[in-house]
Amino acid sequence: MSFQWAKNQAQNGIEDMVLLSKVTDDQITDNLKKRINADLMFTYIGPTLVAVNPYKRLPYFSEKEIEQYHGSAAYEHPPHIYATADKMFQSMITDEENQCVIISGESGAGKTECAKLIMNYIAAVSSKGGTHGNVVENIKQVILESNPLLESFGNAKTLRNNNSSRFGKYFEINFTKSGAPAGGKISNFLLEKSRVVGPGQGERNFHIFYQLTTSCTREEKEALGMMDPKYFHYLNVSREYSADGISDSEEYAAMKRGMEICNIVGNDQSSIFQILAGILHLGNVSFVEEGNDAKGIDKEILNAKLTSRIVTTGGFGGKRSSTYTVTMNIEQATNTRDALAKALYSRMFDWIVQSVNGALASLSRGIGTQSLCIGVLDIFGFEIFDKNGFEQFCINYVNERLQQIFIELTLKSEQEEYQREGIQWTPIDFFNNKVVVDLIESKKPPGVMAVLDDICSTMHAQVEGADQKFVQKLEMACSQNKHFKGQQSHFVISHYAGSVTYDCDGFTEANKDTPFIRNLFPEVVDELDKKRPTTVSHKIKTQSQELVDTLMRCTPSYIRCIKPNETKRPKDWDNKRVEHQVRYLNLKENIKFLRRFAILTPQTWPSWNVDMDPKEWQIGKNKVFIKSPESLFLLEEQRDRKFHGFAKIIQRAYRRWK
Ligand code: AOV
Ligand code: MG
Repeated sequence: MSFQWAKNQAQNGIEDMVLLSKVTDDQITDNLKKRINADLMFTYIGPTLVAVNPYKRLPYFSEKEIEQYHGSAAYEHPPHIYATADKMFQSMITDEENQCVIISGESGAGKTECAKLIMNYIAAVSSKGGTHGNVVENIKQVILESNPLLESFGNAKTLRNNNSSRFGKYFEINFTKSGAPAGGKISNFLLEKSRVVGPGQGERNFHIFYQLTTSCTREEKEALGMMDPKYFHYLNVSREYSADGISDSEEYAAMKRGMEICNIVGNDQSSIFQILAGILHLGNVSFVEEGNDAKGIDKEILNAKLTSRIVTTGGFGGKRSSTYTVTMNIEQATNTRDALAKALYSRMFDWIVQSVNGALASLSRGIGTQSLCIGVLDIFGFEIFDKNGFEQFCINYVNERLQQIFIELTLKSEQEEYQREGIQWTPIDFFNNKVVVDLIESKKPPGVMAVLDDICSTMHAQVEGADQKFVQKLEMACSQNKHFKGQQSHFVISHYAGSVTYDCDGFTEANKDTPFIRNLFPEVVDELDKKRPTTVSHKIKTQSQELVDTLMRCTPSYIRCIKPNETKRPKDWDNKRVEHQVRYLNLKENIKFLRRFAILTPQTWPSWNVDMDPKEWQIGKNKVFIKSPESLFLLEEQRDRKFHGFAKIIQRAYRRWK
């Protein structure tokens, strides 16, 4: 603790909130406010980093800071995301343990920007790879420059965030034992594909469409029949064409560079642009009634695909099945058109992610052994809109799962450990959102997903009234849970971060997600049938579980992002909104927890000759527990003055606080 720090804390707030004089939501909020007012966006809670979105570029992210934080201990410099990143990197190498960083916070809180800062830092400080120097350099390039590529296709302007991630991403970077990047892999999940066919009022479609319509070259424009965004139905429904702080032309250039670096070139690249243009033109296809049936105004095959569907009946118990073609009405034809656009886009997105992975895989073959990894998790944040559909439901569910990890690992398991160790301990109360997770994913008693899957397997999702039936069943199944409320065509879930009213309209169809694929891509039907059940909620649940398992295998670091306002402006502090986040992120409990006991490994203890009141510490069966922050402070001071050589060991102990 430097003198400068003590002098400034009155105005600039406290750097580690474990040392706050009073631990209340109010004090925490006030401390964060003081800090951001002084342009200090980072604050610690012990090993956890709290980051407040500054909504402006701050000056402490240069080469100089990278050097400063590299190899230094957390307490030597002001709180910084580079310190968190450095700690991860050093722990990975010295402890030979895989690391992950879990970045959480609601939509617009700054998760994606934090993820990028971490990637940049790691690329900058990781070793250059000696004889494999060129390959390592290329790997670093793919890691960094694939980002604008993925953001172009997977991010969009929403009411909450001008550059909102509409997909979840877990980026794992592999390293050699000596700490040179040796490869990597992106796992993506749940792209919000409904956006392709029409974003909500005041929102935009995926960035790529505006990049392409406004910034492509003249040749591209001609080849693709590109027009002004206002011309295309999928872009003009929301009447929003620009996003503050985003230059579509600059991003277009960065996106193209990303493509080159990930080896998406030549025909592959032009195919992507053709698909994008195809989607936009498809959106402009409209239908007219002919008799009672809809007719497309495009070429024969597309026409047939879009205006009719093949229905198979019978075929059970040895009976022969019969197949016939049903012509659709205008609404059904429009839905099929949109389904095609969504399917094309999401398949293309998956293909792009695979290309990035392919580029990394082929580079890593040149290096050989890779044994360690750092994973960076950046998902879509919790969100509430006026109208919330199936995709918000899935997004918010994944956020609940992440909150569970935090609770499990930082609050619950530690408290249980104290009990096991026979430490006298008054449990700290916290809201455990497991009840909400159960409400959503439990099989017995059936939760929301189970009910939804049940309806989808017993009713044709396109059958009228399937959504209605879903709500009715939901009412019966979940009304006991006090985090659930059913209302005619809506239901409300009280999430950890707030109550959200979901509009059931379209839930069954969105969950089923296959009828149009059966119609449009018959070759995949077999494959789909083999892998039942194939509902979206089943998939997202499985993916979330895989993600949790992956994260649990690593040593986690946490970054808790806070959104200071709804206006997206710097120096605008909405106290109520922040306090709400402080509360649901359990920051108070997190601090209380660390204040009561700090864990040190026994190996540091015996050689430690500290004059400390016996009430201040307890010896557990395997660990020593220290009670108040003052005692901890004392230890830190002693360490600073006397035990410089010990810093490394203590640092490790500090890491094991979690
Ligand atoms: P998110 O990832 O948490 O939301 P972002 O990281 O996209 O949020 O941040 C939203 C916007 O806030 C950015 O586009 C920047 O304008 C600004 N911002 C965030 N962090 C910083 C920073 N460190 N410095 C300057 N500006 C920043 V979402 O993906 O919507 O859940 O789905
Ligand atoms: Mg994001």
